[in-house]
Amino acid sequence: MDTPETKMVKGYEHVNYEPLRYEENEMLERSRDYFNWLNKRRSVREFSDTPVPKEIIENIILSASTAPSGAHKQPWTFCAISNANLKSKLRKAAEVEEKLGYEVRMSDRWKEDLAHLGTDMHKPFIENAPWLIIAFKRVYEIDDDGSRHNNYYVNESVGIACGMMISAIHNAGLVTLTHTPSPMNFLAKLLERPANERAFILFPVGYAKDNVYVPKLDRKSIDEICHFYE
Ligand code: IYR
Repeated sequence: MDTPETKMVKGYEHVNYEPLRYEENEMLERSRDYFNWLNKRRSVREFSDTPVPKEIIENIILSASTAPSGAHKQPWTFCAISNANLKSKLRKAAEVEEKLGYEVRMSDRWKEDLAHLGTDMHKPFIENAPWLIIAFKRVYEIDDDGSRHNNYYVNESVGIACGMMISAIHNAGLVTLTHTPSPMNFLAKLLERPANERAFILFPVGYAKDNVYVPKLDRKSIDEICHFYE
């Protein structure tokens, strides 16, 4: 029997979906290869100033926007910045917050926990990376009649989109890191974002600098992160 392209479900049109299917041995190989490939991703803090074509950035953002979201509200906006003057302003503003962070706001324990990563209040990557992608969460939407309605599971939705974006950046052969200056309000201000948008994560995106070094880290084993209930 022919499978119809669409059918009505509770009054709404649904389209036929054909999931990708693989043989079990192929699934095993694909899942292992995917892990090995993803496990090569590292947060990189030193960038080359080599330009990255805008279309690659667009594809990365489109990939992020395939994320599932509460009621499919897609409660995100991405600002992609290559303008040098704006990047300088953003770096200066971020470093004001970071200086306060490292000198006043962060506990000693927090700074001890960070010591092995080698971070400090200086954020040259905000200027050096060819692109900054700043993910904003859209806390609410403004309807045509001016009334507001809240979005759902905004942190979860935008968090998932950001994770998928990190994977897309890795897939393109580029690097990033998750920069979360706190508080982040200066980002919405400098980028003149509307009142319903709040900065979520800043991602510098570009090529890693030549001969770059990253902290020596281990990832937790399957037994440390997973309990099976079989
Ligand atoms: N936001 C600061 C501090 C920082 C905090 C965590 I948790 C990190 O994993 C890394 C840095 C900064 O960007 O330096």
